[in-house]
Amino acid sequence: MTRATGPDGSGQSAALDNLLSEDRAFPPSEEFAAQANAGAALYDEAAADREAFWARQADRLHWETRWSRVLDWSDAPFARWFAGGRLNVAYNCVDRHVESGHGEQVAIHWEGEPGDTRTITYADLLREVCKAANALASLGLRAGDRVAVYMPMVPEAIFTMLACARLGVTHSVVFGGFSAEALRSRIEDAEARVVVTTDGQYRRGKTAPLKASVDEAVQHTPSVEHVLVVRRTGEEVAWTEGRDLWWHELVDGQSEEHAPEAFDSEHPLFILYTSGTTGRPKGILHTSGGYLTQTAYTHHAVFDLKPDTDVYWCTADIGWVTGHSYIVYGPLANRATQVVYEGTPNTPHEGRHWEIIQKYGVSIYYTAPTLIRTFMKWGADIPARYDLSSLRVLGSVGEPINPEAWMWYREHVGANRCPIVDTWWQTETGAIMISPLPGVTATKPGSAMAPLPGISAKVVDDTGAEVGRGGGGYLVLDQPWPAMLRGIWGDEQRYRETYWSRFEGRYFAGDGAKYDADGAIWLLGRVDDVMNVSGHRISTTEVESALVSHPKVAEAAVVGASDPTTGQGIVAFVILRGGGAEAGEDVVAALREHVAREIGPIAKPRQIMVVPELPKTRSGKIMRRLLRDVAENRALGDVTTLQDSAVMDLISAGLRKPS
Ligand code: 6R9
Repeated sequence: MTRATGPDGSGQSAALDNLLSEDRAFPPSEEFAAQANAGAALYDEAAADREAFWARQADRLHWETRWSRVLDWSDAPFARWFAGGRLNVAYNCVDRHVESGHGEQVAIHWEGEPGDTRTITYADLLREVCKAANALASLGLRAGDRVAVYMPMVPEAIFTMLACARLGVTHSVVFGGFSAEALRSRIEDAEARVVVTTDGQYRRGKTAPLKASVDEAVQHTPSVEHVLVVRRTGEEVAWTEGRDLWWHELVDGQSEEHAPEAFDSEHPLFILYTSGTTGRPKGILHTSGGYLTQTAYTHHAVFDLKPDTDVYWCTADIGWVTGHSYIVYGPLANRATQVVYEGTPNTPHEGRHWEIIQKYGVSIYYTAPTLIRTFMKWGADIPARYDLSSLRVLGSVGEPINPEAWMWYREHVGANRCPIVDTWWQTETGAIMISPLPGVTATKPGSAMAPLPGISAKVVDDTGAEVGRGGGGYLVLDQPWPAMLRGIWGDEQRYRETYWSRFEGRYFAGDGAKYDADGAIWLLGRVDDVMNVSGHRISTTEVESALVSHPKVAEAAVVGASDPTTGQGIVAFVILRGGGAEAGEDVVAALREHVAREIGPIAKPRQIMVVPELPKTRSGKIMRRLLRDVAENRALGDVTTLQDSAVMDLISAGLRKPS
């Protein structure tokens, strides 16, 4: 495959020049700094003795058996953190808060899309998780088994994840927006025994079926013994006797008590599938002790959480890693009170988020640049109608945040008062790696600034040598970290090759990055064939394979073109079978639908261009760089390596023809 963008590749140099001329910096106020959880000394403490630092962070948790070794890296790149330690993740997120007298504290203010609400205290959460754990155990699930979770943002999704953690069962959450086919391949790869789902889900004020996709998926997955269904929308569902079970029938009658068992620190906690550079998604494996340590520590230090007074809201979906680490595990380990919202930001109106912030007095708000840019489009007058004075920390994650969006967020949401933490991390890293500390760092709009205390990250050139200030290259992580992935499910070789072979002994993140003149880190987007659409990782190959699986398509090439709202938009170039170059609108519409069915609506190309040829190098590699030039309406870059230089003329001529 061709490399889609290099750190100095096409399309990035203009953005880069802008970034490097950024000289605004916003230090925290004295009041904020004075009360912050994390002070500047944390960097020195971590630098003095990294392992001792992480051992202190692990002490945030309750360990049934203390570890004998902080880090065992003897089998690199497979790490063992807190080796010999034993703990129960769910006990740490729920029971111990009830035992310490906080049972009546609200854990979750749940807000349904249609406006229904639920208030769940830590005592309620404990009862629900115990019942769910007893129910899953009654289905014969034991530690080490896998359960697939395919649900919208309902409380039962969180109960299920914690019930799995309590039993040592490994969960695999599959985003509810994914297709039956995407669900099937994930169930099959993990050999899940049970799927937990809902009858349907609310989306923009309407209901859409969800269990129907499970029915379709499990026709081809013999590992699945039961489908457990939460009633949410009340719509009709097909029912397979013996296999399908209603949540309210199986779970509600269970005992509210369940004794948690301690598991090894390295016991698998979850698998989460993410796009790689080849079509097949990778099952990223996370384990228990190190993962919970780093999610709890980062949530405490980066968001400055004060469990007695803050109301925290992360707007992610639990189908993504952000939902795992910063809705479920980090916040609950820290005894947060949080808002969980089921629906879309413009249902029933474009002020819904601000209304929720006002209603619950949200003080920490964590969202994605794509949403901030959408809010910008809707207009600053909308947040201005609400009382947002409860806010004190704002977070961003998922893609580079452009300085304009950062400034808008600061001014129109944060009243020029709230520190913004731009947090860089990945499904693979499990927890935040590069971010400002809100009480310490003078932030620059658009920069994630510096590795957190305890984390080491470098920008290196092609040869692996660290670049100097002002230099650009690839982001690597040169020290193991507690929440790091422990591999790709069932594929050790792919783990070594994807992450550890590009630069010997160092983790290759797949992101381009730069140091500015002060040494701050600027993330520049992916350097591989992974697109980032609204913060969702989608590989070009995945979309290409979906397109060529359609009988009308002979060949397809997909690129991510920059998009003012979604960061990148998917643009596809297809050659039709029999060379039919007339881009009938119905063909294009059918192909877009086909991709939505194969992968999910988020992977629907923004634009499909029917072309007679694709630009290829002499060795037959598609030159995506040139296609990106076309997609972004730019003059073509260097075409000298093209096998046939007339191809681009053909494509451009074809595109000028009205379709
Ligand atoms: C947490 C998450 C990971 C990829 C990552 C990078 C991009 C995430 C970012 C960011 C710049 C940030 N990314 N946060 N780029 N600044 N603050 O998003 O995980 O879905 O695995 O995506 O997202 O390209 O490599 P995941």
